[in-house]
Amino acid sequence: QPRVIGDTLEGVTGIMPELFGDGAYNVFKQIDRVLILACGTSYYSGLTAKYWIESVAKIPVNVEIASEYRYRDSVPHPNTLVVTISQSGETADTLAALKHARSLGMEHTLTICNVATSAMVRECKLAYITRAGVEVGVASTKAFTTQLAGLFLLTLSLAQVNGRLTDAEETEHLKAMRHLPVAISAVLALEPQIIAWAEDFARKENALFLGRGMHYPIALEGALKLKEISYIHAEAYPAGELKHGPLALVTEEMPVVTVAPNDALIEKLKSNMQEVRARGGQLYVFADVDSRITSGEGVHVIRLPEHYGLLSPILHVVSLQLLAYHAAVARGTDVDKPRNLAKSVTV
Ligand code: F1P
Repeated sequence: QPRVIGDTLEGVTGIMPELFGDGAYNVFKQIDRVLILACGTSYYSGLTAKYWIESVAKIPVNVEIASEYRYRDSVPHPNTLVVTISQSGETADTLAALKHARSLGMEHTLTICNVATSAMVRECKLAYITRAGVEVGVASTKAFTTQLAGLFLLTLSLAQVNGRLTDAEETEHLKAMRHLPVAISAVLALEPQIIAWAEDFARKENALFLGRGMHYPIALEGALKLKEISYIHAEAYPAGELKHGPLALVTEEMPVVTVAPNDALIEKLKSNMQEVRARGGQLYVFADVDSRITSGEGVHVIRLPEHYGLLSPILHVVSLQLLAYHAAVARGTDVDKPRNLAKSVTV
């Protein structure tokens, strides 16, 4: 992951719409909303991008599960940038959703995709090819983080065209992106601690994942990874939703993974963590180095080496991928070829 994220920035000397293809400037200038269509892991990268694009570029974003989109009477908006996200570029549901959007008159299309020769790239006017290369396993890992890196570049490009990115901000964001490989390597170095947790998880049949704000999609992705490769039933919720239902599931047997970066939502998250502890739930908290969260009875804490601001989801998801991976290894499942799943779902 450090290498492919490093490759993402290779040759990128500044933010420019042309990173997304010829003619991108004219398209970005015309659009006033974004519609993201994707499935599975790619859908969660789209959900993360919604937080970035709305907060940095101030453009409203709708993220739709591609396998559902065409079965709804949605109201089209002509000045929409339709963004499909796909590791393979061949996912039938995402291609069908794209065609549906076009049939509704939305002609500005862009794909974020791993494979330059894929159907998705051929079907879209603009394209950003991630630097993930080939994923060995069926479950997306580096595809996800490189999609996020591409989506962050898209956020900055949209902001720039909208006059919402100063030169100083551009320099600052690019500097943070360039430092990501080092920051990810530091997360990978947490592996021994994560293995110890994974051995506990391997003995469980259920897990809850909690996150808030832009880390809610990361909690969703952490739960999906655990389901896909270890077959442990896992669900993710925005932490504030706990009291609206899932709290009923929390017992001493329930591990609750909490994505807890040291951001503006941390105090709210801490009160959600207390709700879990009051019911005996076991908290497994991925905090940042400077978070004031301490381990104790029923509260296990691993600290990520640095708080990474807007790009924090890219770091936090790597720790969740490692947790899922090691839980699967401890259970003896085939992490590269999970049962019932295909690399690309073309039917
Ligand atoms: C979407 C997806 C993947 C998942 C698995 C099945 O594929 O749901 O996220 O890991 O491979 O397909 P894609 O459109 O991103 O290729």
